[in-house]
Amino acid sequence: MISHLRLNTTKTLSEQVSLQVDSKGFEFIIINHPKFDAAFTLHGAHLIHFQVKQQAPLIYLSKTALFDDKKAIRGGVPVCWPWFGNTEESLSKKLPGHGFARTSKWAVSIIDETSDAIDLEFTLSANEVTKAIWDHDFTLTLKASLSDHVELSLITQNTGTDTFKYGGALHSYLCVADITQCTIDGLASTYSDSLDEGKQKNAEKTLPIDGPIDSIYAINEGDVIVNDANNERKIIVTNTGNDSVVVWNPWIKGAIAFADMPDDGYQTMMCIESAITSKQGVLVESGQSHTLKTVIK
Ligand code: TA6
Repeated sequence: MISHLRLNTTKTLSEQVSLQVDSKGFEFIIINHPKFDAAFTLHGAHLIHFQVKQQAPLIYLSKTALFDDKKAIRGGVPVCWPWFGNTEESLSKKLPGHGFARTSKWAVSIIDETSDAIDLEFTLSANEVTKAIWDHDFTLTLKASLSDHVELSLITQNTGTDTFKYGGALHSYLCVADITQCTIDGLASTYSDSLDEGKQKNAEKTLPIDGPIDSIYAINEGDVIVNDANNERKIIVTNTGNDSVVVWNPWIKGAIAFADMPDDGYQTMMCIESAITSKQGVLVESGQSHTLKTVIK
């Protein structure tokens, strides 16, 4: 799924992990574990690939995703932070949608590997660039534990003196065989429809996917199950620290409008996001931290 990127190794970080670059010097952390393959970019601490050997990939990456240090990557698990989508403030100040974490360069700080798993830790701390956008002191840590499944924990630490509010998402793009053959279970009985001015609507118990969808379900417990029928599997997503689950697929018109997704790219992806979307967000006091997590099996 990432072989088309034509990467060259610049540094071996451990037996199974290397730092690789594309022809423009864009940096990737490539993981070749005996039981699975995975890849991150340092740009955004973005998981762009995860596949257990002999299985279909779990995470979708657009074949035409752009690897550019100014842009967000289409696919994988974008770290949307410190706000979700656009807020009144981000619109009025012309700040980036879904915040700046996904377009910032992170550092990789810990790598621990066993015969079953690899744990990595990425960090991003407040700096001049982030302070010009969002004037708070913070350290953001993405802990990734990869084994026969994916666990991502985003820890927001307030290193300043004042309480701050944040929102965001682990905006996971799941890889499915055929979206028209997928259904979703485990969502709430009502949702806010972002395609219809956020109107509250009643949901079906088992959700079919037969058109564009951008829905916010105000749930923060239980499993969300994607029945990926043509892969003969169920993808189970378990979130914690969130206030909602966002379900998104742009469908054909949306895919055509994206420069970084093939026109048929919507057919093999489904976003199930561990999100903080409410206006009140999460308040983090000075010296305190909050964890937003997703587990994808
Ligand atoms: O999470 C759903 C959403 O906010 C949609 O409204 C959609 O625009 C999507 O994220 C992708 O956003 P992006 O900024 O990555 O194009």
